[in-house]
Amino acid sequence: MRESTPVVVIGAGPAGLTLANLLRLAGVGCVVLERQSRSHVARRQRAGVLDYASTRIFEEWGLAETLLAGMPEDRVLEIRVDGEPHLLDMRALSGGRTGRAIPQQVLVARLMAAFLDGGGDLRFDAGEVTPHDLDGTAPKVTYRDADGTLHEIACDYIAGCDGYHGVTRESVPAEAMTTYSYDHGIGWFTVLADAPPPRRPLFAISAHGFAAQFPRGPAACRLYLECAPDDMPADWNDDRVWEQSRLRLGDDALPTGPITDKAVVEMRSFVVDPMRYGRLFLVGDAAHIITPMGGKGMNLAIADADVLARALRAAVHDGDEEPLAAYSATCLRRVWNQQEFSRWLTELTHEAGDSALAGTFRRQLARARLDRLFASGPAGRAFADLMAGG
Ligand code: RFL
Repeated sequence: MRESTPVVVIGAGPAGLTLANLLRLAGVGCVVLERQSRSHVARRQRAGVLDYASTRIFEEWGLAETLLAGMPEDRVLEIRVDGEPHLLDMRALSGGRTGRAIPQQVLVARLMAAFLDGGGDLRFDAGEVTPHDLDGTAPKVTYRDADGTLHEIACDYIAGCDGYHGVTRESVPAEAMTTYSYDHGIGWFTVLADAPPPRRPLFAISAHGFAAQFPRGPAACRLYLECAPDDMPADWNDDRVWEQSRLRLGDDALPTGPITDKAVVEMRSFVVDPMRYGRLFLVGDAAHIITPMGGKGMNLAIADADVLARALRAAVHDGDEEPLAAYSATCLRRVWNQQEFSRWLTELTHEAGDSALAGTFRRQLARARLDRLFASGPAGRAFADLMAGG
């Protein structure tokens, strides 16, 4: 089956669904191809914070009410050091530029509903998705539907929104992109639990190792526990999870509940430059991954989608390819800023606790940085500014 559309979007995660919605609002036709089923995509639980910059993007496109209704403001961050709480009033420090707490799967489900309700063309269970002729003027994408029928879609542009393990980046010749990657040398074990969430996002620093606990809706939480880089989920039975959480959070009365998911997060960063090859544009995790520290992965995906939607609108409606030419450099500036922030925060929160990680001298340096963060207005505001994104 042959057909054509201005843009083929590959992947229906936060990047692909944001882009698809913005293209629809911009009057640019697109077809979205997703490998998984709708229920699989709507169930995938990962991030939980939309930073201020992302909320502004949805406001500017008139989507904020549809997407963010009922989602609480992300207002105060607690950093607990050796059991002692320090509250950072992110709203005051950022001058009111707060984000929203919203589980990724809720945002994804709402983005999907908004796109489909508006008449969008989103095809699930698309197998063998393959981009072709990226460096010419007439690219196309082929895929096989659930019935086994092979489809071919001719297009002007392809958006690679298929995550880190997707097919689009792999279809670019290796010599056409520079790859930067970094292993942070630590592991994070994470669980989702149907247990009462903390009153506010919480980082805990102590000699027992780093831990963090975040709300994921009204009745669930996500816990992150620093671990050895080669730990496996099987190394962490439920008793160990709760015992270590109580110890590291300094809370003997920590409420527990059924653990619904366990995973080891690779603490690795990755960036490709440029985020474009011919008529293919890489968006979100397909182009860069960042550690969960600082909560920026999903937000970078949304920011890329916004830049690309505006550039495609200019190209398709006005024949102006300048914004597309600037796409990669515009996004990478933000990506590197957030990579630096994430690395800085990882170093600070881990080295201030565990002297086995980087030695006692660096532990004292990290403690001094923490002290500055709590005591100095400018340091607090700089931190809040990075948390706000943009
Ligand atoms: P996604 O979400 O991986 O979506 C890619 C989509 O493409 C589909 N796909 C294909 N479709 C067609 N053909 C193919 N060949 C395909 N290959 C893949 C996939 O099925 C999927 O639907 O990438 P996207 O859209 O770029 O979004 C990125 C975010 O999901 C990611 O950055 C965040 O989840 C990262 N992240 C966090 N980000 C935050 O901003 N704040 C957080 O607190 C946060 N916590 C996390 C996280 C990631 C985690 N993982 C992945 C370990 C916590 C965790 C545990």
